[in-house]
Amino acid sequence: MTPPRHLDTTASTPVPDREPGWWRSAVVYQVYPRSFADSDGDGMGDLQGIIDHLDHIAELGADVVWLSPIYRSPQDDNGYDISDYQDVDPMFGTLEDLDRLIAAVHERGMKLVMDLVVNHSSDEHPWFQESRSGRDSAKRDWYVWRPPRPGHTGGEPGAEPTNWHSFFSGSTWEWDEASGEYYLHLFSRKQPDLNWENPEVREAVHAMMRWWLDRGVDGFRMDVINLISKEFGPDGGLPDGAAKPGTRYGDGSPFYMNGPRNHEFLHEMHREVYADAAILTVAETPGVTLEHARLFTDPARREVDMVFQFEHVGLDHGPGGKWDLSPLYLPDLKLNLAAWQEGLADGWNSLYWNNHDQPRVVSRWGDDSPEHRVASAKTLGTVLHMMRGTPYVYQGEELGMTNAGFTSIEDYRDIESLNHYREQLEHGADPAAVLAGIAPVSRDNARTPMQWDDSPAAGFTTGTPWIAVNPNHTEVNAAAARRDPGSVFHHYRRLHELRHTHDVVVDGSFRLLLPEHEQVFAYTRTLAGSPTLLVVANMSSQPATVTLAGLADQLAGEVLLTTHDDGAPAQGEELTLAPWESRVLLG
Ligand code: ISL
Repeated sequence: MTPPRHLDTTASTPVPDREPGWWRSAVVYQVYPRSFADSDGDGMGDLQGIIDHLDHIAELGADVVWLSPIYRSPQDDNGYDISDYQDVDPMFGTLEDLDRLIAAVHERGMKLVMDLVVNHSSDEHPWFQESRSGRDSAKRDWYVWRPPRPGHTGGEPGAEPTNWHSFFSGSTWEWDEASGEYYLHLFSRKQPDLNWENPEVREAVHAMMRWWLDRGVDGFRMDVINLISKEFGPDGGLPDGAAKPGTRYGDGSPFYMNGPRNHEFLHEMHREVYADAAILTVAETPGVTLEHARLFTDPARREVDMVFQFEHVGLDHGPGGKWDLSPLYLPDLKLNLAAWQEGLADGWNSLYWNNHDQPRVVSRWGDDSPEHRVASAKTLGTVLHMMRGTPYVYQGEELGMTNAGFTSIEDYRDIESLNHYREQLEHGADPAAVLAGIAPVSRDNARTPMQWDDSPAAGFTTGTPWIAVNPNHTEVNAAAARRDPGSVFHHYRRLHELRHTHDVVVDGSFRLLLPEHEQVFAYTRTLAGSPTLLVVANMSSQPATVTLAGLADQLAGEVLLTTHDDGAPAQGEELTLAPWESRVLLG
């Protein structure tokens, strides 16, 4: 049996011991500070607001709080554009508030993980300001500066050094008239990419990370850390990418994703910063392959503990990419997750449906109608949390929060959505069609304020929230969920308890059942010395009947958790499930 997760809070030191590998049985709760809780009425979440609501997270049974960025930032990308890595943005509070938050997290037996955003800084960071001051600046080489394409005049369309398309629309290159060169920005023009080839950059990042560890943080979530190594040619040049249909841009990702020195840079960071610290390190790695994920997380290679991979959240992207969502075909999801369960059996994976970049899963792959919202949210939680890996719960997921339902471009705040809208309209697209593409997938779906209660601004703020509150907060809110033993909140709490009390949930090997079934997601987890864990979940809004050959004992076993207390008993190997009914069985 794994030891209890929550340490004795009466112990004299509030800093938790960190046993090597402690995160293997942990659950992480992600807080997106600007949308979590506002303590001072300015409409923007802040650190004191988080402190005020820590008991909600502790009651849920989370072990770790991951904070999205609270550093000083012009907020072009909601804090993922950092102008001072060692200070708190005044809109969130002060460093002293952060120290109090760290202490308050530790007092509750939890740990705190910071976001680490070092593929790029803000263009307002003093490093970049110095770098752009001239071609002979001592920090010129801290960023990626390149002359215009030969035969072109800087600043003219087509003069960019490569044809790469930015994650946030437009070119990845910004012309700097004063110094006569372009700088690279894979994200917005206010997020210039740091040049990791330069050892001074790496040393500065390491020093900053050590400073945070000394301040008491317990780990890092490393933003797009598999984009830091670009594939520069011998002369420092970067190649064009394959043309992206319908745009004047190309796909540069083969030249910056999982690049040639990526593993070396992470190994070096491990050695220089956290070799002996037993922290949690999670690499956010869009476009990572299973092969690279194995390398990133192989303990012997000493890089990071786990990755966030993106394959499963790309399965419903249509031919037009993320703005062209199509319905999910359940067997695709099952096979994909199973491949990662099996393929990373010697490494470690993160388990997630949601974060601040993804639409709400209950709207995306569940059924957010009043009839099925609660059961589908619970069942989605069940199939995810009973797998092997570290589960991440994104604020509001434990309430079954839904997509925003925005209908006007005025409602949106996210740079990615707004830039996409503008770019499409410039190309003559129909505004209504573009809006329809944005609505189900915009990152703002995840960013509406946390719904604490049924009061006008959902208990998030006494002022005007920076982004609209979802009108369904009158029904869907934490106060109501905490009172209701049948709520999504209490279901998630029990899922976390199961991970903390059953070794088979942490370590059992995974086997997918009924891979082709279009409604039911079923799998077993097995571990020597433990009964078999069986998960059977109806992932549809219609009833489903399955036959699970050889699993009659498990079907008749101990029910560890169910969505429907009145579920029909199995008949031998046959089981009929109500819409969105799921069971976790041990036998
Ligand atoms: O949401 C996405 C665009 O469709 C993703 O590609 C996202 O940009 C990618 O996952 C990287 O995300 C991280 O880095 C970004 C930041 O905007 C995201 O919020 C962050 O999670 C740049 O720092």
